[in-house]
Amino acid sequence: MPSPISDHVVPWPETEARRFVAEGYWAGVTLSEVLREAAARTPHAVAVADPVALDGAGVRLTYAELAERADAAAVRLLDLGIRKGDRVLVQLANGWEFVVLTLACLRAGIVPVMALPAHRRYELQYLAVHAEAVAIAVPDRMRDFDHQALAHELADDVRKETGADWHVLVAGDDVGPGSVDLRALCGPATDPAADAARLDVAGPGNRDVAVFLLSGGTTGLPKLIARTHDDYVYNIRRSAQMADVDAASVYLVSLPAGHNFPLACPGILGTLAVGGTVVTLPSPQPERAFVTIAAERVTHTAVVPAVAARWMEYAEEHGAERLASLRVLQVGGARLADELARKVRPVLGATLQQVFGMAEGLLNFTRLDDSEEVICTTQGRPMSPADEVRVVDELDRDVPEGEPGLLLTRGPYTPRGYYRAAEQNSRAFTTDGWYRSGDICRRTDEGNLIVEGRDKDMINRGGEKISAEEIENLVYQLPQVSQVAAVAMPDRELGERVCLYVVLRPDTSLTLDEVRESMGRIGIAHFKMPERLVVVDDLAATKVGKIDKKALRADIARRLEGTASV
Ligand code: OOB
Repeated sequence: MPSPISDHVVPWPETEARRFVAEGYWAGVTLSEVLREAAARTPHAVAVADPVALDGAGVRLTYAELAERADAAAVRLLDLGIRKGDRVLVQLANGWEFVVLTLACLRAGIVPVMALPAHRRYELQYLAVHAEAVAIAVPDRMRDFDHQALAHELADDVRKETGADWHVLVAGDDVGPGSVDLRALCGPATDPAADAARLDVAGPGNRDVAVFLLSGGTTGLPKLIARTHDDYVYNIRRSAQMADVDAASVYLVSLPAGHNFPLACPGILGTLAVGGTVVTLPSPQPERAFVTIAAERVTHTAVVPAVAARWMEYAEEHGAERLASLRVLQVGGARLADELARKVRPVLGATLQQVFGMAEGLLNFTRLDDSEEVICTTQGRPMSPADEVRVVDELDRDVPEGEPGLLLTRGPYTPRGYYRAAEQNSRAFTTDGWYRSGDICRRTDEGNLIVEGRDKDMINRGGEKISAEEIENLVYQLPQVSQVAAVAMPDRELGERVCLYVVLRPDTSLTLDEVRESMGRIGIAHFKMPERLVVVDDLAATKVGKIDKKALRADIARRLEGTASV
């Protein structure tokens, strides 16, 4: 039987929790209550529009329908034997089923673990075990991959290992034997009053964990971040204010919905909390996104810098008339180059909002009425007056104002530790609860942050975070490899890609394809695959005996420049 979540969550100290309540940051309500209040205000407004569902026929749900379906789905989950506090892996494409299932879980106190569509066996297996999940929700197929088959392999393994009942929920036309039909589970309610009555007595509390987000990854395996109802309600409401999302807004979600940014900054949940409309698309590809923005009169959306660049190229070629309704383009997840930032308004006709955030909590936004200079050259400032931010040196001493240093943070929506990760917590958090973001930042006179780099062993590939250690651990399994280092190599399109430096054992050889094949067999997400291999005789070490990654990053940058100029 899965252990209670509360056994492994690091809570805020009670004095802090009381202060957050007293000062109004924690409203004492659950996400589900907030969303149902919105539904009660505007039952007939469109809550979710999924234009590509059902082979392009589309699905549109009003607030009343969404709320009833979420309740009905919550009851159906309970009827499957999934209980309050249980964890469910959610690996769905962006679409109406994602929204209904997530709200159903929030209503019943079942905790969704937000996996990414790109995850494969290696990641899912780990998440299933670490979160002690009892079910997984997947599409039947997506981008030529059979998610249903993988989910059943996973379920067989877990059943064998734990003897537990495991459920595979499948969204799609091809729901095989042994799978639960997720579209039916998320379908219309038959007895809304009975559903509500049953759920009202059984729901989660405002201090309970609402969702598990995945950390950006600096350690061998991803960490889980337990976000509570109180903290996440504040997160979504305050983000909605920052982005000026209200009942008249139409928010397009095209980044993977399980990421904190499109889920809650303000994203899907923030838009639903204020009565706006959420439009879902499975990818941010401009051909489709531009048509959808025009058709649905989208006012807000969130992208990573690589997507912003693609949209601008596309708009320069094909015109931006279809973006006439777009008011705010949020860009975050990786550093947006100043030159690119300056093009957003002239090329796309929308106000840029830079968002420097993290699944661990802290969110910084440029304000919509900031000067063009601040919007284009900074990553904004904390959204909450209660956010504490320090910029420090390696010994945690504050650096002089305006100098670059490591960013530490604490606040009402930044949890005090990862889930079930005591050892990592001792490194990632100070003893007095500050989260070490690993970002190197500088604060301007006006208090805006500029992200200048990072001091964490991670590769940021177009906003997807890849832990160098995770990749290295896998490469060490190859018998040819004596030493390996995964480093970021600069890339025009994605910002960074994974480059491997390896030292081989005597009389062996290794190609990039062999490395990728081996990782494919292990079943890792495709975005983590190394894209270049450099075989060297030895790897230089720093004074403290660690591999000198700074030197390797400089080396690969030099090699790339060399090839570019040939
Ligand atoms: C967002 O969240 P995560 O958890 O995937 O990644 C967090 C890390 C940050 O620590 C920083 O290293 C980097 O991603 N990052 C940025 C950035 N936004 C995130 N680096 C430079 N400039 C930015 N604007 O990526 C995330 C979560 C919520 C909202 C937005 C992004």
